Amino acid sequence: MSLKLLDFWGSPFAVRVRLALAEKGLSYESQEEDLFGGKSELLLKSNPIYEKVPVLLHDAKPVLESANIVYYIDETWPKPQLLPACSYARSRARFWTDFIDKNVFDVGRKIWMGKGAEVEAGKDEFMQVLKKLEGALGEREYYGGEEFGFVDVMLVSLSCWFPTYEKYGGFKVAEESPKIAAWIKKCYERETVAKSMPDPHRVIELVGMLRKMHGVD
Ligand code: GS8
Repeated sequence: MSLKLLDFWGSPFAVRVRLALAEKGLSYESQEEDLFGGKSELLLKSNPIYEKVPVLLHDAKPVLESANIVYYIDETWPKPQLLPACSYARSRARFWTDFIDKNVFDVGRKIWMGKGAEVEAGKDEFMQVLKKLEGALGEREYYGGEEFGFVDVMLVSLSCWFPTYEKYGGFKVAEESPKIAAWIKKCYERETVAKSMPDPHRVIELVGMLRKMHGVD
């Protein structure tokens, strides 16, 4: 059996896959993609629709889109299970995954890529998203309840870009949403999380470069 990940160190979506593979104790080959210089032929051939990472090649068959890849990993290697066993709880996990996919990264982008009023609007929107995510967590330790689970993987991976949002938005997640900040901290205590995440300072540098590339700075 072979597993190859078309990867990019700073991609929060690739983090999802690295983290899920780590949770399952699966070893794989990571192929780092040069997203700005030139993508590999393998990436273009494997994901011709979006030409994006992550792509997981399982015995050379491409599995696409980070959430879909994590569902696939969880179905193919069920232990330890990331999705809950009960179908209602699974439907909630899918709901929140969809919410996260529609709201977190793209709203964050308005903060780090926007100008003036757009940044302020993005920041307000992000605060509302955080409040909703805080409500979903409730008093539980993890989104999965007592165990770290699927929604935790989906969201904590994206949190590696939060320091960038804080820098350009001029706010602190810990002040706006202490519960989310505490949950992130707790997740980072897991070895699987810590080793799958990029260095947030490098992400800030990357975003600085993207802003120059797009003429924001
Ligand atoms: C998003 C992947 C993505 O944005 C998923 O897998 O969940 N919905 C997808 N990948 C980016 C890097 S992270 O921002 C990417 O590959 N960009 C390259 C490009 O747009 O050319």
